Amino acid sequence: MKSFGLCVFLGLLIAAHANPTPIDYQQARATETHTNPTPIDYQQASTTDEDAATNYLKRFYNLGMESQAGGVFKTSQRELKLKEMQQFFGLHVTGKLDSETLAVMKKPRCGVPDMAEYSTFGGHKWQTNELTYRIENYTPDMPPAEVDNAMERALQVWAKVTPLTFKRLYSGTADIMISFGTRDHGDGYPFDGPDGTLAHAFAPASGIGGDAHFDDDETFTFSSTAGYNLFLVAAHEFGHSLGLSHSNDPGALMYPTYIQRDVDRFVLPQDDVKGIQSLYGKNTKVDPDGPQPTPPTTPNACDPKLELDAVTSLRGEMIFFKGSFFWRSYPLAPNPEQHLIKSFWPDAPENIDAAYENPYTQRVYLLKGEKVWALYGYDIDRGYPKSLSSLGLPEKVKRVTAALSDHNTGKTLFFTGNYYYSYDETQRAMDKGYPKLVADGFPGLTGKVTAAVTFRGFAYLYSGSVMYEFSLESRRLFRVLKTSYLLNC
Ligand SMILES: [Ca+2]
Ligand SMILES: [Ca+2]
Ligand SMILES: [Ca+2]
Ligand SMILES: [Zn+2]
Ligand SMILES: [Zn+2]
Repeated sequence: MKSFGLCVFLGLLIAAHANPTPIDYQQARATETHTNPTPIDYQQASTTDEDAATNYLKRFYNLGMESQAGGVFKTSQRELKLKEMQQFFGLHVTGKLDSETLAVMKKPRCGVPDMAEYSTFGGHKWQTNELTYRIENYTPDMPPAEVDNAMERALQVWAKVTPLTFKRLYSGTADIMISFGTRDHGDGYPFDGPDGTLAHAFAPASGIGGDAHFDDDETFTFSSTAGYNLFLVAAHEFGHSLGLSHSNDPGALMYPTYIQRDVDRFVLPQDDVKGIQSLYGKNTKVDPDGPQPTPPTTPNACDPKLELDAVTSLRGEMIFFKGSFFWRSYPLAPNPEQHLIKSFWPDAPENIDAAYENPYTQRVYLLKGEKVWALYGYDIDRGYPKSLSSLGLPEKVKRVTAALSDHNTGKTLFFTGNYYYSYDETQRAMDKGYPKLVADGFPGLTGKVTAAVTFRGFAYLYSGSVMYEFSLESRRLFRVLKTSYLLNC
């Protein structure tokens, strides 16, 4: 995933945005001819999902731009583009508009295409390291000082890891002209009203090149978690202003969809650092803030040292948690999808301890420290997080290291390192005689249990970077496997 991501990413870099004006112009024209006088908006109720998907593929995947005859594209071409999109987002590649794909298409995102095929001339990076920017106007959503601050910090995200510097101009033409606008705002690529596209930016070039435009039909915010955080949106757009394309690394800032992140502790992820340094090199300046924190990396399912935080079933799928990320595996899919936890559940915790699915409440429970969260689909139940004791665990249990639910017997097992408790979901009571030693209940396993899940009649107990396969019923140990075994690595 990692090396593939980088390879696609670098490939795009060459192809994309070399000369933004003709690329995006054709793109905009195609969508205009297809729709009514109002600008395209794929969230409009009046368009069907299929039409919405077609519009999405035209906008972001150049559908209909190649070998197009008389404005009609072949169905096979649409399927091909749909597959490209599914591949880019790490979805199950079916070429069909399934609900999963549609859900990704409906997420708020950046207006720059993921696949831009028309590179013509010009460079894709600035020829100087001393760049200028100017904030031309302001959004009514925030005080001007907050906008200034958000823009400055967003530029510093990139300045910190490169030799680039950004000088603010208050008049005249800067390399990066920053403005807020709605709908048709004068560049031929109209915005789409609330949600959908949040902003777009142009690759390095003279004139409109480097400029960043923000859709003022969005509600931008400075620090709260409501609305769209201007710093996060701007930091992404300035990546384009400096020559970066979209990345398919789900942890990257240059991932196309908007993801709520911890703004106060934001550190530019490794994929973005690699991308920008491939254009401008490393930072040689002395940083007044001292050494920078290590850029976060996206975990690799095939890492032989991989230790999972937690594993659970979820309505026939499996979810594997690691740090800020999770993998999601479908029964028939060859490769699991990887996402940031925050991209699905913005208020869920990261670096969790344990997770399990309760078939009676139809909830997935995430455990971290002394707290538990209940997930129902994309929602977190009201009233959560609650204390561990709300699950029936004794007060002295301060942390659960793994949990699994036996759907046949209605028992939930809570592991606390070398010991485990058994909770009867049907009786809603802890079973007597617990905690027990894991080695007594699961002969052959001597280490601490760090993650656990049931799957097809087996109990999979993880201990660090290995996984023990037990018969759920007889508790007989069958195999000791790699952690990545169920991740189809
Ligand atoms: Ca410019
Ligand atoms: Ca919008
Ligand atoms: Ca764990
Ligand atoms: Zn973008
Ligand atoms: Zn614009």
